[in-house]
Amino acid sequence: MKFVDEVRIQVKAGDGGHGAVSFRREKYIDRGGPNGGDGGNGGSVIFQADPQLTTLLDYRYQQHHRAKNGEGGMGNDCNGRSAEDLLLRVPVGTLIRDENTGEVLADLNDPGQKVVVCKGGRGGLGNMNFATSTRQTPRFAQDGTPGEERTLRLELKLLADVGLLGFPNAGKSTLISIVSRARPKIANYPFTTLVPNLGLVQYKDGLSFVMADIPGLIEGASEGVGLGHQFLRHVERCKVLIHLLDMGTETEDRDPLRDFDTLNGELRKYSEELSHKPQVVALNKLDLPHALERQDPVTRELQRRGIAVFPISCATGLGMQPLLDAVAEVLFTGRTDKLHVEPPPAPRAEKKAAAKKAPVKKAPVKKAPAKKAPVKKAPVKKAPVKKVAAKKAPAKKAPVKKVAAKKAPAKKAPVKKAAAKKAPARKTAARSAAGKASGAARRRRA
Ligand SMILES: Nc1nc2c(ncn2[C@@H]2O[C@H](COP(=O)(O)OP(=O)(O)OP(=O)(O)O)[C@@H](O)[C@H]2O)c(=O)[nH]1
Ligand SMILES: [Mg+2]
Repeated sequence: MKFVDEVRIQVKAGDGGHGAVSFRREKYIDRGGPNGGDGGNGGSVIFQADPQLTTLLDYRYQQHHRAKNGEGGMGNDCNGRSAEDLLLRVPVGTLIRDENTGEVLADLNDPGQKVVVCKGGRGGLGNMNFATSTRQTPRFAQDGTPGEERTLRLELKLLADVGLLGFPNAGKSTLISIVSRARPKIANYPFTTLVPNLGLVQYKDGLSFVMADIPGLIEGASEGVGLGHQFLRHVERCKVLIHLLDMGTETEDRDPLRDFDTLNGELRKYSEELSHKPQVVALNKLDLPHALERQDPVTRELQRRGIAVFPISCATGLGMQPLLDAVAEVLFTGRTDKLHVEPPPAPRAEKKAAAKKAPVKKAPVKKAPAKKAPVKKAPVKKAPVKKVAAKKAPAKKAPVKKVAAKKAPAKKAPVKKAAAKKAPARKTAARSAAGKASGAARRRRA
């Protein structure tokens, strides 16, 4: 079956039926009154995740989906029938977006999950609802409301736990065919895989996980080179990625380390979040002699960056168990210890040792004159000491003297001044007393 993972469709919910305007007309019943019924509700458009489906192919062929309108109200107090909802089944993992606004309306991740995307219109009220004591013949009814209409973009993002990444021909399809029952096409030419494949890997102790094999990526995939990078959407939900490096490639323009950096660059261009997902780096095709020759330098370089590598061969089954163990550990425990290694200390230690040794050798040569220098400096140092002492001595004396000199008169002065001030005060008193006495004597004389 053709794999379709993106479609654009138009959906419209049913309109509500109009309310009816009707009056009871019966023999011998005069002025029977209004009896127009309500309109029925329009059907809504509902999406449901169906685990039986794997592709959006059906929606490629039929792009317009309309739910039925509600039935109009009728006379004789009859309400119209509400329309049934339109149920659209999509594969689990379908993302429903509004094409015009880009808003994500729903992400159907769970089997059976349902979501109403367009609500049906409400039926209008018939004229019997509008009869009152003062308005006994309402000749109007309410119209039904129109159902919602939308243009949607459906995107299928496969629900895999582990995603396989690698250049074309790296052996991704071979790996998934070994560890699961998936049987994708495998051939010795690039872009054998054109659509993603899923495989269920039965791990130990009844644990299992889903692995997704996607078409190979090449440099410039973000600009549409090769099959582009739209298939990366299918590994967006993966919890861990296996990055397969083709160690057996014999073309000159390809190099495992350069491939590794290129692919990570493309990942970053697609989504920063995806590029930060844990990666299990596996060196594939290590059954080939020229691949073995490359193993050491590639391993060393990646370990220098702190990345653990898993040597494997999909042809012989070498290294499959450690690879699956590492994947399962990240998946089931969330620990990524196995994916990182301590960068080998040897080259750094050597560099540091070399860096340390160099100045050690030079040091004694420089120290010789350095020793003389302090000898010369000694008198220089003494001089300021003396100066300081010399300066300090008078400095200490000076303020003491000054303070004493200043304080002595300062203390005396106010005393003297006070006495001086007080003295005249006493004199004036004496004078005034004398004045008074002489005045009294003069008066007595007179
Ligand atoms: N010698 C050897 N050949 C391998 C190994 N793994 C894969 N191959 C071969 O490599 C070729 C490509 O393998 P595929 O599994 O189709 O590679 P792919 O990564 O799925 O390639 P695309 O689908 O084009 O992206 C096939 O001829 C495989 O037989 C391996 O471990 N050793
Ligand atoms: Mg393939």
